[in-house]
Amino acid sequence: MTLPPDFPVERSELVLGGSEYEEFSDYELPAHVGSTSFQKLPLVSDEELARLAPDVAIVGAPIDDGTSNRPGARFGPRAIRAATYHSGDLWSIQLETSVLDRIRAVDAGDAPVVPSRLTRGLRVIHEKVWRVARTGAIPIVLGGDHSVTYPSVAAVARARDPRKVGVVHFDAHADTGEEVWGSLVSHGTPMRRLIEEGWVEGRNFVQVGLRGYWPERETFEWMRGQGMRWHRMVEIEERGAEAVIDDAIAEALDGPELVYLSIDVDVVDPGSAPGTGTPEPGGMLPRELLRAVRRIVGSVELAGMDVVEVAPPYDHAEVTAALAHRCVLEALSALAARRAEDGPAR
Ligand SMILES: [Mn+2]
Repeated sequence: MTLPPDFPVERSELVLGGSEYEEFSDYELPAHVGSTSFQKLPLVSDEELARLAPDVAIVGAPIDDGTSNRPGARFGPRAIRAATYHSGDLWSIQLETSVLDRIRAVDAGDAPVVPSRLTRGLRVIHEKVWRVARTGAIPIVLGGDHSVTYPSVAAVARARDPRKVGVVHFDAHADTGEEVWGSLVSHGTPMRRLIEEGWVEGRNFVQVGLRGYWPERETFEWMRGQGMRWHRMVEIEERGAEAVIDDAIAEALDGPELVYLSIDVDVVDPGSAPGTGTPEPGGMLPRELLRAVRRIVGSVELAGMDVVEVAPPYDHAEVTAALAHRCVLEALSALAARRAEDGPAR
């Protein structure tokens, strides 16, 4: 008579390192344990940044004093950094590439902003992005409301001068207002300031996803006068996102060599991205936006990027923060895939 086999659960743990206590590095520990930097990337000071000269640096811009409707985007960078359950290196199923071992990425921390001082905030965000961009790194800025794009694009354009930068801007709203209740700095005006001050040519400022009821006709007339190009949501409905994105890339690079990518998470339908201050029904699908990020970053020379307007107080089940986080990961993956074509992983 043979006995049944032992139930082997007491042998269910493998100790993977020498001692249990030191079994996992912080980078390998689960996402909810240990460091709170983006993907547990090294959190570096401005001085270390200059020494390391990484390929990419994450920058937080936790400010929302530029919002016109519901505030809360000041909590965006923390929520985006936390919106992961992966640790260690990543394998992109979309692009079939390893990600973090192919590019040198760091988290440069936050710009030192404080509440109630919007113009100071924009100055220190400009300084922070400038400190990143002048090392040659690509800054990826986590907002914050969309006012942060004004100092961020200006810093990138300064750092890359005399090379010219075009902008691809995803948003429900054009953000080209002359003023918002008398204020020239707001999340409704950054694109106007960038064009007026000459940081980006109007004709290379390309907007995707516009819809709803703001801005009004006079502002669109100003935009037309600047030679701006835009693709409304109805155009995506009619032609599909793929064709529109290809046009947007060509228009941004009609002259410039570099592209800055600005993503207002409200470009996505509020059903999939409710955690934002000015939701506008009828937007893009998350999969369309993520595909667009891969397409753009994979086919242009990226100068900088931001993901803004994530307002965690209105989010549900952290879906908006997760989408914003994945926009950044898709960009990192696309950069890694391009690097993979150049040579072996590092
Ligand atoms: Mn916006």
